[in-house]
Amino acid sequence: MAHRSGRDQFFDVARSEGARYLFANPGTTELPIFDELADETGIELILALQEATAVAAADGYAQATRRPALVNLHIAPGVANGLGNIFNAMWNRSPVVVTAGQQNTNQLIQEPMLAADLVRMTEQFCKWSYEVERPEDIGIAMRRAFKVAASPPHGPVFLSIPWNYLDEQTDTDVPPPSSIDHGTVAVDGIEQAARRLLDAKQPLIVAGDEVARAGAVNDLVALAEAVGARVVGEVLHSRMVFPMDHPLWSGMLPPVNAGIRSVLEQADVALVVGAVMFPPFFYNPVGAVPPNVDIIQIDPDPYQIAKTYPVALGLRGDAGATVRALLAEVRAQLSDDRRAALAERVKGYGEARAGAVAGMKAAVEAQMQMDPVSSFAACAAIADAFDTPTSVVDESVTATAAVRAALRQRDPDSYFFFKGGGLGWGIPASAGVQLAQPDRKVVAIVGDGATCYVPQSLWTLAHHDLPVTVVVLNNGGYYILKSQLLGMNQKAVKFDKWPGMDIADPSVDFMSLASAFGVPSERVEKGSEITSAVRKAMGSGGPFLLEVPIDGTIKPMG
Ligand SMILES: Cc1ncc(C[n+]2csc(CCOP(=O)(O)OP(=O)(O)O)c2C)c(N)n1
Ligand SMILES: [Mg+2]
Repeated sequence: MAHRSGRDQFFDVARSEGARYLFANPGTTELPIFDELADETGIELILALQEATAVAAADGYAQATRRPALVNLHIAPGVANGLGNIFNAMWNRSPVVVTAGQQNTNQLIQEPMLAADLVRMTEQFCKWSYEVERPEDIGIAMRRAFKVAASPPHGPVFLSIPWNYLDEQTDTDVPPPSSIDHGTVAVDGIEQAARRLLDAKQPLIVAGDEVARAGAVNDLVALAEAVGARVVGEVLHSRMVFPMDHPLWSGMLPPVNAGIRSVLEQADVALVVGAVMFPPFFYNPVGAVPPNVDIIQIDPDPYQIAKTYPVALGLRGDAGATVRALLAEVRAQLSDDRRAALAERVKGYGEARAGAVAGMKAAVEAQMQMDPVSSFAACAAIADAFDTPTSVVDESVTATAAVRAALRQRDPDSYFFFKGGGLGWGIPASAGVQLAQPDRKVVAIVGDGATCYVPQSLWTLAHHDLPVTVVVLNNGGYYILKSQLLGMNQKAVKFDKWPGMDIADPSVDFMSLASAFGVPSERVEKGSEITSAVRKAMGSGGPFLLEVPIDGTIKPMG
């Protein structure tokens, strides 16, 4: 297959790596790629009107398919626009292959317009960041980009491709794709790990996003049931790591060391599977891990094992393959007596959980009467509308605790969040999730502030007929920051002034915003009308925006 031009190599590799879509926003330096799209490439362009949107859509697609997604940005300014969501993709361990055009190499010395050192711009957020040095290297570089993105730990990679190379003819063959089995297991530690878990009086499992990425949610359920362990999600887990209505599920770890510590203190052995251990948000001088708990950590990334906190046993390997090996060993070691005792323990946890769920229902009912409704009640009402398989993309910020409490997601790949924390991710990510899951309903639950970072992503939903329901929880501004200022109890509280926190004067007209981008919309004033409105939007057959005013009374976080 000699005589492949640079652009041929680009598309040859993309196609043979299984890329169905190219998420992109165009510019001059990438025009050969867009020119090629006029022909039959087998790859569909998903057009984003701003690069942040393109990257988040690719991230959503990559997470939902668990495979690399290809996104092309426009040289320095486009890469800069995309960086916030490249950062989010890094935190999401999302295999996003980012390419960008570079200026013509014949004039780089002249410091041409739009050019910059793209590798330096991206390398701290990418597993591999490289600028192609010869036109004939595009095939190998693209192949490497896909391989590195999809090798554990998954993550974004970046490739800069000079404009002139894309149209140069070469005599190179594009290397074929490789089949690589990453399902490694740290064999020697399995027996000991199983014994420690079975001997534990109060084992706890911390389920991380890597469990979802490895497709191991159901294996982890079997393991938790076999060893009689409660399960918590890692700090701000970004995926569906355990069925959210399972009796052993106890919600997520909070992003503060003291909170994590008080959960771990209740355990004597904690199995941490595919989770980062443990990134705090709010500073707290205590460590997250108390001395009484033995940690067994499974992760494909040796850097993550015992990174901050020591472990009793680290098992480097694929989260799925290791959990399955551990489960087989646990079953081999389990005596009938012990199995019966552990089943009793699981029953006890289930009863405690049922009590907590009943308490939550009562609180929802009371708050449903509020005007405007609380975010807690609004999220419960949204979740009540899900009577078909639904995936949720969550950028609801303060309300994420309510979203997580309300959801009863059971299917793997049915919940997506962004623990990187860079706003402007949710609506475009939902476009990627819907492309990956055409047979599921997709609902994005987003804050009013979050929406305003990427309003143009609504156009991508409309343009590509992606039937996402976008629910904007509108509390008129940056509620989470207000509640943190309240906690600081300094001048904002003293003068009752909240600088930079209100989206007011004018307030945003979300229905006009949706209409400007071709998305129908409705405003739901009453809590009691939310469920039916969400159902109607989900059944509309196209994208739909629902604006739900929620209570904005400032309360301390908690
Ligand atoms: C790119 C970016 N800019 C700024 C912030 C800081 N920030 C964190 S939360 C927040 C408010 C978000 O408002 P909204 O989406 O309405 O959620 P609410 O706080 O009202 O729950 C802001 C501005 C951020 N996380 N990311
Ligand atoms: Mg808000």
